[in-house]
Amino acid sequence: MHRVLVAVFLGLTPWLAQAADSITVYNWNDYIAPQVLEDFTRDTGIAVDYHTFTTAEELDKALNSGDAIDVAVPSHNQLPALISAGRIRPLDFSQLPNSRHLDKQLLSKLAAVDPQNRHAVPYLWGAVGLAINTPKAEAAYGGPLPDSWSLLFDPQQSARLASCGISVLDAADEGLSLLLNYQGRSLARSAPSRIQRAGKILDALRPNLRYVDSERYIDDLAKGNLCLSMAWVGDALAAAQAGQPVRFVVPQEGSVLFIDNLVIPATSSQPALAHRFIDYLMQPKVIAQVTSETLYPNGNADSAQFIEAALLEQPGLYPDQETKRGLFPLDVLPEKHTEMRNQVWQHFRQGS
Ligand code: N2P
Repeated sequence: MHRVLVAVFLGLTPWLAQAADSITVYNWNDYIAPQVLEDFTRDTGIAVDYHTFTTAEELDKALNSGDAIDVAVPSHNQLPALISAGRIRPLDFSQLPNSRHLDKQLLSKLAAVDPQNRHAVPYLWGAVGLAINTPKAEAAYGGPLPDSWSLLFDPQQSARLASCGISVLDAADEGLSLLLNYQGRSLARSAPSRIQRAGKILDALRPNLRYVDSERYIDDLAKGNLCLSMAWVGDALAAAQAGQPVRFVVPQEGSVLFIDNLVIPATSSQPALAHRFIDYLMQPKVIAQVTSETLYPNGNADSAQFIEAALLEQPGLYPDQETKRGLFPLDVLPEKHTEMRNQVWQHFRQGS
């Protein structure tokens, strides 16, 4: 009896292995509705080996490692380097019928970093801003707060807030772009020596910060353990939804936008299944569910009807016209400046 069972089991294994289609997906932390992954597997029979990363460097490392990855989610400013290094493949739009729902304005912005939109389709996007726990921050600051990045970048102001907890995203391009913009300059047009000087300013702020991290702050904001964070919009709105008096503010100096994209890495061993996953996410109803849960705007022009009105009108989620005027897409850093950026940021992140 035992022997027969073993034989049946061995006989079945190769068949099972073939039937169990599976793809490997790399996405940012807190950037999906988990139900969507379950529904995808139920509807298609394709299992998802789902991994998350918290920084752009982590994703770059995974994409450079040679590991088979079927779908990844780089930000728009990472695309030129990924395309020129041959790390991502052109998409086959005949396998992506739902791409007809994509927002044309967003696609034309993306064409600046992915000519003719050949390699990437927008997933979620959003603004970087300040998440402020107003009662805590005002108490520590000693009065009303200016609507300015000075709360973070002016060491005297951030010193006043240090006691109630400040955090900064572990995102070099965002952090340096915002600081240089605050100084009336631009990261993309800064020589390495300028980037190095910006690093010194960041280092001087470092003692006022609890940490530089893009994941820990989500929980800490939602528990009231921080009063000021450089934040990605959805992470800040999540704290408000959790019941904290946290506002998401795009300060008067303006801020940066990111557009995160679905791409198929060159290492994918299942490009047909990867296309099915991407197409699944472009269904208006599915991506609406992702926006409703993550609180990030999406790149789909037909999804609004599936998002609750209260959420669509929530200040901050989809920026209003006036806020939009002060938002510019993160610049692409020239390749020859990336080493200085990495060096400066690593020093700042570690705080030593
Ligand atoms: C959400 C991650 C936002 C991604 N936690 C920013 N590119």
